[in-house]
Amino acid sequence: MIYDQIVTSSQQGRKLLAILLDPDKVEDKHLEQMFNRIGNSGVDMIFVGGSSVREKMTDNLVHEIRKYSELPIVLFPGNYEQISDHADAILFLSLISGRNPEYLIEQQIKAVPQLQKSDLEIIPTGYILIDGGKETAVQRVSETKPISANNVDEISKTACAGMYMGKKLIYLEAGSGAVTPVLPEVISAVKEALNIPLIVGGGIRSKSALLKAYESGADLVVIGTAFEENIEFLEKIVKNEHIC
Ligand code: 1GP
Repeated sequence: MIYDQIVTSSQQGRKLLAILLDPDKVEDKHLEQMFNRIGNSGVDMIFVGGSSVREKMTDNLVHEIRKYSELPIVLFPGNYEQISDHADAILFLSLISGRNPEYLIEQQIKAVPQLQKSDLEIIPTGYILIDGGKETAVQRVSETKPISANNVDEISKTACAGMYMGKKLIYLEAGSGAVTPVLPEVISAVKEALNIPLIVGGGIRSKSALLKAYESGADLVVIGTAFEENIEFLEKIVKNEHIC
């Protein structure tokens, strides 16, 4: 089970890396080349999702990924239509930093009929949007305000509330393409407050930013844009070459 793998890695201090593929942005014809690059780069899982993905696109992408990779595929859906029974697991997200019932509970209810028919591992996840220095797609689509980047107290309390509500993961999100990733002091304060694994993503474009997130307490880091823009990104990280 993917959640068990995340928990075990977290307990052992083994940091995990996920690559986010957005069905709206990835072209099937580039996948083989992408997965050749991903091959020995230390990627642990593939996240699939996006803010404005249409029905069926997720399913198609999951099918295509299976042709080139045996890595676990975890759905990271922007809405209930982005569910593919052919993935391994789904982050069952609730946008707990926001106050829009649509993304706190409505989308989750709409997802139930398909989830009841699927064998997907469902991982309840508290999703916290933090200001990353520019308006991001999550903010636009969810019509919610991010929490200020340095409001450590509010972010920590939100994460804790999520854990007390039974979320099994907390995801600190600066938003895809964020100018500023989640601050190290925020990651460490949240990690300190939690006894569940912590995911961090948004705006991580360099090896130093990746290492800083890990050192601060992220158990799993998600990278999307940096890989989309330069598929050599991961290899350069592994080889320790300078990027950004
Ligand atoms: C977005 O956290 C992910 O939901 C990844 O962000 O695209 O900025 O890497 P980037």
